[in-house]
Amino acid sequence: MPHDIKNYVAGQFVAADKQFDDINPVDGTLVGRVHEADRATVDRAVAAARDALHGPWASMGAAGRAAILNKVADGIEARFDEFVDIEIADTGKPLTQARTLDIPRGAANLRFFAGLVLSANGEYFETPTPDGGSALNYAVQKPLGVVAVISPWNLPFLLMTWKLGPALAAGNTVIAKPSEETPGSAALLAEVMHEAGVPVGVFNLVNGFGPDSVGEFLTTHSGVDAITFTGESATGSAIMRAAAENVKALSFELGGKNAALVFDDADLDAAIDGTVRSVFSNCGQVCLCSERVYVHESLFDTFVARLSERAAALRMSWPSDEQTEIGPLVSTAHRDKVLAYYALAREEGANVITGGGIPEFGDARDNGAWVQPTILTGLPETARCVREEIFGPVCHIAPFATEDEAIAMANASDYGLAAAIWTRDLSRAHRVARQIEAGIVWVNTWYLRDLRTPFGGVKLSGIGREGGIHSLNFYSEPTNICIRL
Ligand code: NAD
Ligand code: 6OD
Repeated sequence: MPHDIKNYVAGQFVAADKQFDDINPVDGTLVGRVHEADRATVDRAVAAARDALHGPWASMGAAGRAAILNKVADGIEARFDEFVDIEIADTGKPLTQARTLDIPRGAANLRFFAGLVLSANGEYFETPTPDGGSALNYAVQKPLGVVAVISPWNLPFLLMTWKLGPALAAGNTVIAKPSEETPGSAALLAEVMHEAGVPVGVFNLVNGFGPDSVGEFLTTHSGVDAITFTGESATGSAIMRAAAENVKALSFELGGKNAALVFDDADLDAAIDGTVRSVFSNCGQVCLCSERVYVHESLFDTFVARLSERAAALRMSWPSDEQTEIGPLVSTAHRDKVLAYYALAREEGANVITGGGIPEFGDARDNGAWVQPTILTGLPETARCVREEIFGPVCHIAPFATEDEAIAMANASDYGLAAAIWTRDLSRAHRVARQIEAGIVWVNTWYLRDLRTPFGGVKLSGIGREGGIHSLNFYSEPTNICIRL
């Protein structure tokens, strides 16, 4: 029985006349029917969120809000299997990943920021006055107001809660807009918020698309004070233009074309294992994935052979199969985009070392959005496949001769989200890491997260940092109070 995925506005689940399909990318089956919010529904959500800014949500203080967020996290854990099931149905990702990363991180995101808001320090300064006296300056943190949380489809629950946690902990009210491809876990979260006693209007959920739909209605709405967005860089630009009218606060986590650098002193086994993870995790649909791999020329042939062997052996199977390592892409539309890049790579003169096409299963998966894990070599650094984000299970591997050349190749990108460096030389690790133009650099590991650390990108990869105190700083605004003593 397909899910009936409604909007959640002012504490009520709201149907819409217009609906669209939510499709399972594993085999093309119907997951649910999604009620698309119209402009009037978005207006009601914004009005409810504005009203809720001044109600019990404000008066209960940080401790009260933290207690409620912890209750929401309890509710996620109580309905853990339902969250896992809907996330898998929407994305096709392996059960093992949803169970160990996506859903636990959802609960952890809320608990972490509930804790952090209680321990955050304020700032104060004693200031001398011209007559020899003094004044006390102290800053009071206030919420930004109504925050629109706009999320993508690759890690739907993880990325939405990553922004909801700090936005709510800081006392804002929110309107969440999940990706049209993956609305399921957000709808379940609305039920959990409702059950946990989140006051009416504090959390609202509206479903729909970007242009001429919910995304545009929210980003142009005069009642929305801030937008926190994760998604493509081009969408970020469109949102920035839309938000300019009301000068909304913006936090953007955007695309990447991340480099991995493998030096001749690297632990080769660790570098291969790590690069398999950094290229193919979540079928390459993680903004932090490495799509450009630069390998010292002395290791190049061995590295290409070994990585390709591992890529070709990745187990592509049903999400419920505990041995599955790689699932489908999120949709057939995205599959067609990735396949177009596979074709373009050939036109641009790439050697396709492994993959480059669609797997054949001989069962219902042939109706899904699968592509083969793919390794390319031989492209010039100017090729579109080396410059543009593909967001699939694919990387291009190129050789380098010197450290300076490796750094220059890594930095020759319009993006600057993340990088991975593989070396046993500690001095080199420090030296190279600080020269990389990216917001996050991992050395001898990849996607190791600590929620206290700054997260974000430079260049086309984003604006601002979230994580730890950086999130609380974005989602609140200080008023400085100066008292003549
Ligand atoms: P997308 O930009 O197409 O969509 C993201 C969200 O924005 C969706 O909810 C969509 O409906 C909405 N949207 C689209 N157009 C809009 C508009 N004009 N106005 C308002 N909202 C609009 O991104 P996607 O395809 O869902 O996600 C993949 C992209 O996200 C990749 O580029 C990836 O690198 C990036 N990403 C970045 C990070 C990060 O932390 N930097 C994390 C995850 C994904
Ligand atoms: O782990 C996180 O907090 C995070 N924001 C991950 C982003 C992944 C991009 O796809």
